[in-house]
Amino acid sequence: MMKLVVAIVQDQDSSILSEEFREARIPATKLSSSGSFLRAGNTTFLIGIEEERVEEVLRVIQDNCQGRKLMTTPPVHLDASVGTDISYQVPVQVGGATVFILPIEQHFRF
Ligand code: 2BA
Repeated sequence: MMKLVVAIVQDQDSSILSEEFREARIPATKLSSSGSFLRAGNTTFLIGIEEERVEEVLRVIQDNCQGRKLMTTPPVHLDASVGTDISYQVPVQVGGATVFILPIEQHFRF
């Protein structure tokens, strides 16, 4: 039974993760994506893999993606900032990876 692992990771971790997938012979497709909250780029990996190897894939992701605290400007400005040039920033803790595992009904390679 095949599964589709969808992993959203931070751009900073995407090169090393690609490399580790390659070395472990884990097939992966890398997509440029962006988060709706931070409105910043991130990277989404699609990995079609046999069910028995899902644990291995998760381990590689966990070992190579780290959570970080990023600063962002909130989308809605408070009254306090109106009329000033000072834009304030707030810290956001971004996870190492957001992962979804889906069943694959059919898989074709033409
Ligand atoms: P973003 O949407 O840019 O979110 C970045 C981080 O901002 C999130 O980290 C979370 O810590 C925080 N955040 C998100 N929405 C928030 C809110 N309404 N209020 C306060 N803080 C909020 P992560 O949870 O590690 O997510 C990282 C990225 O993974 C997200 O980037 C998004 O692209 C994706 N993601 C997370 N959960 C998802 C889901 N349920 N479905 C689809 N994509 C998801």
